[in-house]
Amino acid sequence: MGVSQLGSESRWRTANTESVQTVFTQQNGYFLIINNARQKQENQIKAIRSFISQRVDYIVFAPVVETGWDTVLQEAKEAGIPVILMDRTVDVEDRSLYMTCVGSDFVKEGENAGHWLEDDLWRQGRYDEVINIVVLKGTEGSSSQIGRTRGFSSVVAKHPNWNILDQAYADFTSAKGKEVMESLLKKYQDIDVVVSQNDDMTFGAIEAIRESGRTVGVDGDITVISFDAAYDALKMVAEGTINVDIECNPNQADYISDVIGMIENGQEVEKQYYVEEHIFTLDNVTEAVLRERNY
Ligand code: GYE
Repeated sequence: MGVSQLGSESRWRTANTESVQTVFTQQNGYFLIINNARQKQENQIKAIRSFISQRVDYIVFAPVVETGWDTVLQEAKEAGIPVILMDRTVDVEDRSLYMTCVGSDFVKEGENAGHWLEDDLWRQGRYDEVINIVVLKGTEGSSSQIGRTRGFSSVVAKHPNWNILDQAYADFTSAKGKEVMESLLKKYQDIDVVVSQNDDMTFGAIEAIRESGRTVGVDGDITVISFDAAYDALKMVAEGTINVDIECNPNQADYISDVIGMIENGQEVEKQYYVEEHIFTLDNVTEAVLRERNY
């Protein structure tokens, strides 16, 4: 089994890689070859080509961006190697170039963020106020960035009083999240809400906000909406520092192993499987939730 992981940019990614390493073991009947592409598409293409020349039985890969895969996936198809997409998806003309995709419904995650904001503004009696929003976006062209943006924007479109001041890419990393947030804080005096498309960017953004003398969270100046629901972030939800965290489940290898079982048994598989996910606020981050969090 050849696995092309896109990088190690976040806590989520580390957990996703761990999930692969725990499930695809020799004990479970796998021989795993895993490659880390360090966020570069060309490295992923190289890794996939090397899996093809090693004649692996399956290729699993988490595509860093959606486009640009047609040629290499065609090569895998011609070699007769089934490709399973993990986490993110690809945008190819011929959908037979991959067998199935196991990941998250990113559009729904983005919509959930928007719906939570609707409810929160309602609770605060600010439903009709002008609300100034900035969005920290993940890696440009990645499914998680595209989907979360699309989902959230569809809710924004229903509220003429929601004002998107800016949307900026911060690559899903804390360092970039901080840097981009610093420049947004300089540019805009009045920010009501930060939507940060993963927890790592959120940590950087919160640092920048605090250093600028403003406060965050449930009783703070700026409402913080985050994605992933990693342990460190859920702790901050429990403290009221992050207002809401839209969970993204990185434990995907079990699902993939089930799908492989189906393929091996000659069963039909669907084109897309979504993993289960929840929404976390101050009300439901319990001790039990924190105890079980493995990322
Ligand atoms: O949210 C982020 C990671 O594609 C779901 O990528 C994944 C995203 C995740 O870097 O933390």
